[in-house]
Amino acid sequence: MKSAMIPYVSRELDEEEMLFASQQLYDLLKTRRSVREFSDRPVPKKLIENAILSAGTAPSGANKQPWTYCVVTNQALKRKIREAAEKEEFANYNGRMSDQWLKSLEVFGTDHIKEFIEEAPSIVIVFRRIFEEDEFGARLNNYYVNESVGISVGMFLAAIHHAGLCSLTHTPSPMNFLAEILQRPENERAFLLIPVGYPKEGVTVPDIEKKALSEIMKRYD
Ligand code: IYR
Repeated sequence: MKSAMIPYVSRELDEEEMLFASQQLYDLLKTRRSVREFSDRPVPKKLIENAILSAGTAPSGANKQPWTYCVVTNQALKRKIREAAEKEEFANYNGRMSDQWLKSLEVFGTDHIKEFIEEAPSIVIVFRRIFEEDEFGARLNNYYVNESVGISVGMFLAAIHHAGLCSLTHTPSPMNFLAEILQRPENERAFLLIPVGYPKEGVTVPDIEKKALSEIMKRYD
């Protein structure tokens, strides 16, 4: 059955306000960097909750909202996750990744040691929900799950940055150990592991650039 319809409330900015708002958001987002070393200063719970609420506003296939955000602050659990991630990453850096891939990563200086998983006060692990179950246990499909979760995570990262926190998108691979450790239900698959917190004092980031507008936008007027 079609949903009831309600009026859409537009923000109604004038053109000058729109320009200002668009510039302001760009100025904010361009200062976001992936940070690999975190302070142990705890993050107020509400900041993470608000960022997850922001992520939860994302559009999704048939509004199925096929995501679960798990927030791990328990030290023993973080250690377990780090150990499992490092085991997979050791195999990645020592044979599973191609020479070309390893060469592309040289600039970041990454290796299989993932101290940030234990160091960051909060580890947010995002799961994509590939199906739901109705009240009788029958499987109901979710749609465009990767696209939906990707959009939601982008909004989460922006919200975390907007709140003055920093984050890292980490993809240990394969990452099925995360569903096991966190005892997630059968319909959930790990999508991304995101340490969130404050940067360690004096932390540095690679001196790399984003592409110019002319490289990422092509006009068809
Ligand atoms: N998952 C590995 C390797 C890695 C891959 C890419 I692509 C990166 O941008 C960064 C790292 C790791 O986290 O070390």
